[in-house]
Amino acid sequence: MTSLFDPIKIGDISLANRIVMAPLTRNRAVGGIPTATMAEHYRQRASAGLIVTEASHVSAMAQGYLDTPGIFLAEHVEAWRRITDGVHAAGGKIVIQLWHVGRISHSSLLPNGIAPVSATSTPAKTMTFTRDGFVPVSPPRALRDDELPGLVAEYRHAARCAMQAGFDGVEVHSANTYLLEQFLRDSINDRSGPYGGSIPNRARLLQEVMQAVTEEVGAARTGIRISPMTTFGNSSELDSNPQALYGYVVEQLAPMGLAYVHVIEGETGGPRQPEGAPEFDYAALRKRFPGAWLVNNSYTRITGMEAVASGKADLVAFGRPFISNPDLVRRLKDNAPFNELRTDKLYGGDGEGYTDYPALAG
Ligand code: 8OZ
Repeated sequence: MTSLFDPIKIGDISLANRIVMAPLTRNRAVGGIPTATMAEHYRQRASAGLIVTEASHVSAMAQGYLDTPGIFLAEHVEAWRRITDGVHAAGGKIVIQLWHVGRISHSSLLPNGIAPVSATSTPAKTMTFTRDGFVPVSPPRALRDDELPGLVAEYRHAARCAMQAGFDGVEVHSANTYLLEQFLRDSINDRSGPYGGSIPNRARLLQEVMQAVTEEVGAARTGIRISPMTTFGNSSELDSNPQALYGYVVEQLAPMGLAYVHVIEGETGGPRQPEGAPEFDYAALRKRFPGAWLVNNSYTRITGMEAVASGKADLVAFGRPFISNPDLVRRLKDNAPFNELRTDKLYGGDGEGYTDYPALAG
């Protein structure tokens, strides 16, 4: 029987175990440049089979929250290089999550204070975090079709930067109602033309992004994250037929030879079967994909071990447990207690609640 603690090769990336550190936004990259404190944070967690970095914006227009890291300038590459070197020296593997927020942004975070861009000009019903604290997101401008090749080129450039920075690969963020999902879902995408309407049309931008990124990185070093049922409380933002939409997405990805699909089951950071939400058949999705299957959302030691032992998943990503336990792999193995999570130190700040969680002695 396969164990959570067994090694695995996903695409071209060999991992010491099947425990993945989920991408976790922490807003400590002041001015977008990864810091030495971030390097220490990731190095401390290098016993994870794989680290997926916090979401990192692929261009200036891709940013939606204060002090998230970028991956498109020479300064970003240089700073991330110190992080990948540290993780590799400690025996770990690390991929970077490539992110465009689309309409989940605020003009004060964007060049010359311009409007965020999206598939639509309808604002999201949500808040973002800026220099002035939490504020409603700004109304977006709908991208013209002739701007989309430029957008794809931003992902391509960021993917190239990621490889220059020494990452083992990249994960394309196509989850949590950010830009790529703003195109995918018929509840958000109100376009006509080649990028609106039918499922193949709504999935076209994602396909083009995946094509460009895999050309730069290699498909065997590229993963993708999806969240078919996530709404962040705005249930009207669910696609009208998630099973058909994400089934199509995964089927289109299958022949590319990707390293993995990373699926958030249920409501991101919330219940796996939200009350009143339609059920989603994740097993049916997995059947369409030949590569490694990575699951996430509130897994525990027991349910994580079961997921791998039963063959339901190849790998399990843990988010919050990795924040408070740098040695999470050892604690899972030894069934040791977890440190308590300091929820007041999640977003922004320094090493407090970030690099000061103790590892077990000995
Ligand atoms: C928490 C706060 C801000 C952004 C996501 C990148 O949900 C995020 C995120 C999480 O994918």
